[in-house]
Order: sequence, then C-alpha cells, then structure tokens
Amino acid sequence: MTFDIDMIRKVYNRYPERVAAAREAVGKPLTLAEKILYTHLWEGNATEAFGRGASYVDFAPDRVAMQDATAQMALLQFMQAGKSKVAVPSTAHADHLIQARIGADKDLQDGINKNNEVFNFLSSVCNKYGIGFWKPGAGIIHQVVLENYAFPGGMMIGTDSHTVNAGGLGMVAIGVGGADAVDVMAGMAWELKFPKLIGVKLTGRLNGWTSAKDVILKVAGILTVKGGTGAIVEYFGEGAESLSATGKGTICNMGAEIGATTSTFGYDDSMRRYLAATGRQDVVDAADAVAEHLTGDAEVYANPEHYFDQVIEINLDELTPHLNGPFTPDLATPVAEMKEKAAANDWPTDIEWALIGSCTNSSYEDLTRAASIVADAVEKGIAPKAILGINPGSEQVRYTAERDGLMDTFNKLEGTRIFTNACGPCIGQWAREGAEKQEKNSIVHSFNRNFAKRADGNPNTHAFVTSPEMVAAIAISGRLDFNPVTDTLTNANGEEVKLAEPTGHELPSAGFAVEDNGYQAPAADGSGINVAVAPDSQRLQLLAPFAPWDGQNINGAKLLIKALGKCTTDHISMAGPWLRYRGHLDNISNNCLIGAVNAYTEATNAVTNQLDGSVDEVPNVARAYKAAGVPSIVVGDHNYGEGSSREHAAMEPRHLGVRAVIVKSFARIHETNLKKQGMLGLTFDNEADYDLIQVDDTFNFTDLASFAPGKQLTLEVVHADGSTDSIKLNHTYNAQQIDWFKAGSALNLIKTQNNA
Ligand code: MIC
Ligand code: SF4
Repeated sequence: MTFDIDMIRKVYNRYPERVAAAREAVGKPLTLAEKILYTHLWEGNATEAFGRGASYVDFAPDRVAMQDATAQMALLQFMQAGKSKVAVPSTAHADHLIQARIGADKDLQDGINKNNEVFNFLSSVCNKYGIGFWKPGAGIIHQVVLENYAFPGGMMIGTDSHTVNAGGLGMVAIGVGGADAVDVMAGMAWELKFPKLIGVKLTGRLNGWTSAKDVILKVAGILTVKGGTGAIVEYFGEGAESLSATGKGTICNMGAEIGATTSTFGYDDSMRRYLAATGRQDVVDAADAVAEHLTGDAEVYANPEHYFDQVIEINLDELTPHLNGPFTPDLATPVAEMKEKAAANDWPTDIEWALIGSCTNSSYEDLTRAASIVADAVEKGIAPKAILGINPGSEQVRYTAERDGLMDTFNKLEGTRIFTNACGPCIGQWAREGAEKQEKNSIVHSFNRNFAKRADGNPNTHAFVTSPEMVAAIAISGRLDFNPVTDTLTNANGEEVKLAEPTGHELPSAGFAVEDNGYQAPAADGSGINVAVAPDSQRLQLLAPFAPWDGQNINGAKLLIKALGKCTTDHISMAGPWLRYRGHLDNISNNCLIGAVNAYTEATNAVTNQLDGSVDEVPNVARAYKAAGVPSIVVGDHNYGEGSSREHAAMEPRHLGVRAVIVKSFARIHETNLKKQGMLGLTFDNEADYDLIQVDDTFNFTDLASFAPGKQLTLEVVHADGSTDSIKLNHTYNAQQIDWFKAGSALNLIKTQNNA
C-alpha cells in the first residue's frame, strides 16, 4: 500500500500546467530543481522568474517528516498553534534516542524503558493531530521515508538536516528547524530563499571498490563544508543513471555536509525499480505519465554551464575509494594515499571499532556489499582485528537481510554486533567501553558526520567516513591505512591473501519483506485525545512564549562568548547524553555553547562573567546575565551553526537571554532558526571587526528602530578603556522575518494571526 497516493497523484496532475507556466516565466529550458521548486509555489502557477540566491519565495511542500529528537520541540510548538490536525501528511520517527550497547533486542528494550515518557508523548501527540508515528525500532527516519514516502518530483521538509536523503528518489527534500515544520503543518506557506544551482555531471560507471559514497566524499573534498551553502546540487549524466536509488540517496544525504540546501537526481529506471520493489508500482505509473517533467530538460544537461551557477564533472571510471576525516567530513583522502597522510598527520592507524549504518548507508544494497567482504574474509580464514558494529536502516531492511542470510554472514565474523535499527553511534548514542579514558584513537564508519566527540564523546577519537564495504575491509584488517586493492592480510594458515572486490544486490531478489514495520496510524478523530505533560517532568516542558521586542535599542549588552573557529550545532547544543532533554528547554539550555571554543583562552565551557570577573561555565554565565537583566550577545566565526537542524541551538541562547548572534557567516538552517526564534542573527560587514571585539566590551545597538530589509544595523562597541568603535552589521531579514523579531518569535506571530 502506498501512503497518501491521492496527494501524489494530485501533485502529478498539476505538473504539466505548472511546468509550462514556469518555462514561460523563466524563458529558458529548466533544470529539475527549478521544475520542482516552481511546481510547488504557494501562489500556484509561476508568474515571474525568481532571483537565485536572492528572492525569498513562499512554497507549499507536500509533506513533513520529523525525528524524535527534534519532533518534541516541533510538536510542543505545533500544540501552541491552535490547530486540530496537520494540514499536510506528516510523520514522526523514533530513531535518535536508542543507545547502541549490547545488541539490538536488549538495547531496544532499554531505549524504550529509558525514553518511555517521550515516546508516549510523541505517540499521543501524533495520534491527536493526525501524524503517522514510526515506533522505536522501525528504523532511521530517512531510510523509512525513502522506503515509504519519497516520490520523484515531490517537495518535502523535515526537521533533520539529512532530510535531503530523499533526493535519491528525485525529491526536493529540505532540512529545517521545527518552527518551519510548524508553519507547514499549520497550513501556512513555507519560505525559502530561492536556491542557487550546482550541477554535477557524472560520467562513466562505478567499479571495483568504489561506491556511491565515494562520489559525495569526492564532492565534499571539492566544495568543502561551506561550498554548497544556499544551493541545490543536481546530479545528471550517464553515471547518475547507472547508480541505484539508494546509492543516489547516499549522495544526496551527505549533501548536508557541504551545506547544500538539498541535492537531487532526475527520475530514471533505478527509481522505478526501487519504487516497485518497495510496493509502490502505483507511484511509478503516476510518475511515468509526467516523466518528462521529472528530470531536467535535455538542453540543460547538454550545456550545463549555461544553466547552473557552477558545474562539476566527475568520471566514475576514475573515481577511487576515499576516507574523509578526521573531525570534518570534507577532508578527503583517497584510500591509496592514507598510509602517507596518516603518518604525516600522526593519525592513529590501529582500528578497534568499525561501524556500518546511519541514514547515509544502511540500505539493503549497502549491507549486501559489506556482507560480501565479510563472507570472503571468513571463507579465507582471516580473523578480524576490529569489532564491526552494524545498525540496519529499517526493520524492513533488517528483516529482509535476516531472511536472505546476511545477518548470518555478519555473525560469522568474530565479535560483530548487530545493533537496533536506529541512529545509534552516529548521534553519540553509543556506550563505547573505555571512551571515558579519552585515549587518542581512530574509528571508521559509514556515517556522514565526524565532528569531534560525536560518536563516543571522546574528543581524541579520530573518526573517518567511508563506504560500508571499506568499513568492513578496515574492520577485518584493523588498519586505517589498509588498501584492499594492493594490500594482503595473513590468514589462519599463515598465508598472505587479498580480499576480493565487493559485490552486492541493488534490491533483494526475493523482494522486501517485513512482519511488523513499526508504523502506528493516527486516530481518524483525535479531538478526544489528551496530551499530558507532567509539570515536574525532567524530559518535557510546555513552552512559554518568548517576550516580544520592547521597541527599544538593545543597550549595555555583554559578551557571552566569542567563539573561535568551527562552531557547529554540536558545539552549540551537543547531542549524545543531552538528547534526553530535547523536549525540555530549560534543562537542555544547560548545554548551551559548552563545546564552543573561547577565542580569548581557547578553552571550552569557561567564560568570564563581566558582572563579577569570575570564570564559569557558559550556561551559568548566561543565566547570571539574565538574572541581572543584562542582555548578552554571542560572536562567532565562519559557517556558524554548521551541521544539524536542531533549533535548540537557537532556542537555548534565546531562553538564556542572548539577544544577538554576530558572526562572519552562517549555515543556512541555523540562520533561519535564529530568525524564527526572534533572535538577531547578523554578520560583520567587515570580517576583520571580529578581531576588534574584546572580552570586556559593552555593546549598544543604535538603530534597531529602523530595522528594515536590506539596511545595515549599527553596533556601538564600548571598550573597557572607554574608547568606542562603531561597526556595521549585515542581515538577510525580509519584512516578515523582521515581524518575527518584533513579535518575539515566528510562533508568537502565528498565534496572533490565528486568534485574529
Ligand atoms: C544529526 O545528524 O546531527 C541529527 C541528530 O540527525 C540532527 C538533528 C538533531 O539534532 O536532532 C540533524 O542532522 O539535523
Ligand atoms: Fe540519525 Fe545520524 Fe542520520 Fe542524523 S545523521 S538522522 S543522527 S543516522
């Protein structure tokens, strides 16, 4: 059964007319990204061409997806919007809160016991408001979405940065903060700055040890973690068509790591095969009727440089396997060069753990390719040197893999652990023994992110991102610099043997199967359902609205922290153990900016309280300023807020009395999250002014009363010796976003509009 097939048919029915209108408005052949964007305008048919990277545009996404760690805050906000039901098909997925420790069954039960209150809350809110709920153990949000909901040419938003994974089935799927999801679920338009377009032409065909993961590892190396900001990446060419749908998903997934708004591929046979195999032949039939509109125009792909803002070409015949890391996903090293690079950089080369899983690489195909390496090693009598841990992407993948003997194969490799169908170690939900000793070590995994402390909480763990088959090979060899193409291993008989190249199955030959997929349909009428939040709960807290702007300039503000270098959302609002407070704003605020590096001392979580000169933890100092009625600001470097969609990174400082975040540049989702929560998210007009900010400065905004689109704001910086500097700050607020600031948050504004 296909979920929401009527909605999908409606979207396809309007495609021809809307694409024709878009073609006329734009006046030239269209990329796929443009077709999807222009067919999802809130206003209906296009009447004008939008400026890429310039125009703010209202869209009408077809659906919304949320995962448990962000859904709590999204739904706490939705509950305040005054609606009885969601306006578009929406789902929530319990995947982030389950720890990997012993193995699937035990860990899942522990996860349910520990998070019972939150899962019950999510289940009852979903039931009440018409939201589908995927229970703990059902799988990772993006894998479940790909298997059940994604459809070519559709538009979706999701409260998770890797929502972009659905580009593997030709969607424009975009990660957002919870407040954006609330807009769409409340039946309002969703606003996005019209993206720029990056075209990636893939020629040739993958071979040998190279996999789809290597395409994005290579692209990340080229574009870096900032290079995709504000852009949609569209893949095309014969190489693109040769990739499986889940392989395409892997590539789109990690588009989040280059800051891209999303990534996508044109509708092709790989998508037809995947849709049919996952029980959605009806989507294939509907899509086939408008197939010409579900891919870019031929002229575009023939002369991409005329239609994209940037074009990259990658020849899959020549692409080799990569390892990206440590500490950042864009540091790309070909496997063949790792020996030299690891030695030069003093990266530990002994590997104790190698992990397969995450929304990036947990498909059936991924498991088969990794299993082929494991089977080969077992057959050749090679004992593994490291422990292989596996989190399947969904119950459907796990069940099918078990039926087809893949789990048996993995279990034949000594020490292998199969964890729950959930995010697990990818989000720090990993009880890794000995991590507390903080020893310097390396791990490899098939995930997407490798920021410091992310998987096991140890700042000295060097995590490298690679394909599942390379993870398996490295688990067996126990070495980061193992090159399966050239290196041999010694087997139990003392013989030198080589691992065979990976082989796999794009789709299960006997079809997918599952007994209980873990889905809970919402009540047809949820009006009688009561959602209870205990007033003394440590996990959940009903939200109190943020105060509206008082119409005055912000005066006498103190510096909470000037962050040095990389400051991702993991630095601003750490995950791992803190995930337990994702539904409780006051409690989770105790992790606010504790990972950010203090630019004056290079210490983390130690800043000077300017009221009494003491040095204390960041959240304590923020609370002290708040209690004294002193506003505060945060200063940051480039790409501030890179990484996750978690709006906690914006809500926590807001809750603790921070009024403005002033940086050299922002990551897209975080900038919007700040705006939504009524914060000032501003950038230095002159980047060098970052250096001018002293620890004991006082800050006065002098022209907030004339806050207007396109007009700079002025900040007076009063230094301790009484001297002052006046600096110019840029912003990207449009009129409506300025109204959010004035109302105290976007949600405050929705509430007044609903009451009007
Ligand atoms: C992540 O991969 O960092 C997460 C956890 O999935 C986040 C969402 C979150 O913080 O809950 C994301 O990528 O948006
Ligand atoms: Fe989960 Fe990791 Fe994917 Fe985020 S990146 S959704 S934590 S598997």
